[in-house]
Amino acid sequence: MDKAKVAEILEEIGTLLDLKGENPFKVRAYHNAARLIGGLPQDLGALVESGQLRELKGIGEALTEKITELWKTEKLKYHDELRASLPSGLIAMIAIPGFGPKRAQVVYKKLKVDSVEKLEAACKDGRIAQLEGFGEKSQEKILQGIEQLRRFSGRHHYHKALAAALGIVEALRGHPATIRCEYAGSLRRCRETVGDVDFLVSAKEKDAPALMELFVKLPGIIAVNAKGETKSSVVLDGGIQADLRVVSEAQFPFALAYFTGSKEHNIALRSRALKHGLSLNEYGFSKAGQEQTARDKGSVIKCCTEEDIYEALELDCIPPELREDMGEIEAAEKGTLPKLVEKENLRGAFHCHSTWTDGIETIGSMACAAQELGLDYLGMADHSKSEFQARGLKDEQIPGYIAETRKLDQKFRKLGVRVFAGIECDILEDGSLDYSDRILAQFDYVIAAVHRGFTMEEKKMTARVLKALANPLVTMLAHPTGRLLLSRDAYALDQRAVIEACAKHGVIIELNSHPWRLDLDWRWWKFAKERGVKCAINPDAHSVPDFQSLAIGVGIARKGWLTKDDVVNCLPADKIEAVLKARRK
Ligand code: DGT
Ligand code: CA
Ligand code: CA
Repeated sequence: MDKAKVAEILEEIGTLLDLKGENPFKVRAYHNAARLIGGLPQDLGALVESGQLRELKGIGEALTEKITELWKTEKLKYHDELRASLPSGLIAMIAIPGFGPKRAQVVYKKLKVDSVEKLEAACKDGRIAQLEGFGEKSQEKILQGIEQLRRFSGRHHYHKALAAALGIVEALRGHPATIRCEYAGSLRRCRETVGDVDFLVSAKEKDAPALMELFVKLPGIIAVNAKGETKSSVVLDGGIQADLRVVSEAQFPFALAYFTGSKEHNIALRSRALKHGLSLNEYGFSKAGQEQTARDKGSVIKCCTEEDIYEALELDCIPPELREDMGEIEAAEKGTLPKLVEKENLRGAFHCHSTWTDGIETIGSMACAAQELGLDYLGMADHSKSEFQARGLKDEQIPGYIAETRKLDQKFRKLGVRVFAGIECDILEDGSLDYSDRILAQFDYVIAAVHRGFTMEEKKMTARVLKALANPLVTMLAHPTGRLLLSRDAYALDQRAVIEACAKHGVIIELNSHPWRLDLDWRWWKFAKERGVKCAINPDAHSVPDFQSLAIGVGIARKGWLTKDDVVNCLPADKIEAVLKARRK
């Protein structure tokens, strides 16, 4: 059991209580506790053992007992009972985007609807629209939500798949029969969501069964779908499917390249091989027309690494993130592949929250964390006043917020970390900003964001964002499409026009590295870069562990062909200030 898992269960308890129509305070207590535990910088085990858990704000007697039980036994009776007390179909219904526990409760009580299928039927025959507080529009939205749920099901957020995969790779590498082991597929290509995880191991043929045996019994594997001599398929914790293939050492680079994909990249590579008179598959190279040879006798060109395979095709080695058949083969042929940004290039982080609004750490703690991460600067940006649910800063709080940031900047400068005062400022429905220019001008930088009014039609939404971008006080554009991966689609927006406007005005576009956002999408970055737009990889951190998402952001930036010169937070502290001020002259 880890913190994230405890947080997930507490979150689910809150939702289930809500579904049962329990007291909203109790519901909120669980949701808050989930967030608190998920973001704890300390070791949860130590807090449990020392009894300090009870001392945390918001963790009372009952929650302490439950968290302790979860931590010690990996189970919670209360959670199991709560789940059992509700129809499973009802629980499944709340996974429909935009359809929360409150609505589920109403349709259950009034119409006895207790599954996604029954809900769909009730929408189609118009019964939902007739319910008080629903109407035609929400009935239509629920149908769209169900459609979305089906489209998303079977895919997983990148960070979840990665966390599950890393443990398994480590365990497989620990087996004496393993020569090499890697994960491949969409996870290795750093796609924003992952279908299944593809593991590869090279070993002697006689050792393959032992590796299969190990794999299907690893902790974190909740079901075995198939177990064969050289291939097995399992379900990992969190419902993620995973395959393991064991291949020979000679075959490994070919299998790794093949199963890394993408399929489109593989096809393009194979047709290039054919032009060289070669056939390429997961077994190796063979003379064109003699595909079986590689499997039986080995590759006609010996390759130890993927690099060797690309070299045989007269190509520079293409990083996995770029293998999407989006121009990488041409670039590898011409020797113009970019030198992609790396995690170590990051020098600072913008768009961070604190206890001034909905973050769970003080600005001081965030600065400490930045220092420990070896960053040279931290850009705070709490919410603006329209975000009342997040306790957005009222006009009269701004001087205090800036003063505290300045004070901490003085203190942390001596420790090598600059602290910038910024604001995540709402773009209101008419495209104006949430504060007067006089107030905005006091910040070191302004990151503008759409947080509500998501249903606007494309033209209006685009005009709204463009108007905000035209204000010279806007330094960056936050999460440009508002999407939440696997739950909420991007709002309608002419992304090309927004990128063009950012290029024209010199607005930096955020690559929000929160694993649910990864927004701006990687598919747009190459274009943005060509237009001269700069990127800021921002953690949107509400807690210290949130900084970890920066690594995922770097993966997505790489996928978008970005180099360290394209990413402003790769600049050293003495260069970044001028970039933040550039528009204000
Ligand atoms: P996913 O799992 O949906 O997130 O995406 P991938 O890319 O991991 O796809 P997956 O797991 O179906 O297959 C892994 C890789 O195997 C894929 O990226 C490329 C290769 N592959 C699978 N099917 C084909 C195929 O029909 N043709 C070729 N050339 N390669 C394939
Ligand atoms: Ca896969
Ligand atoms: Ca697969």
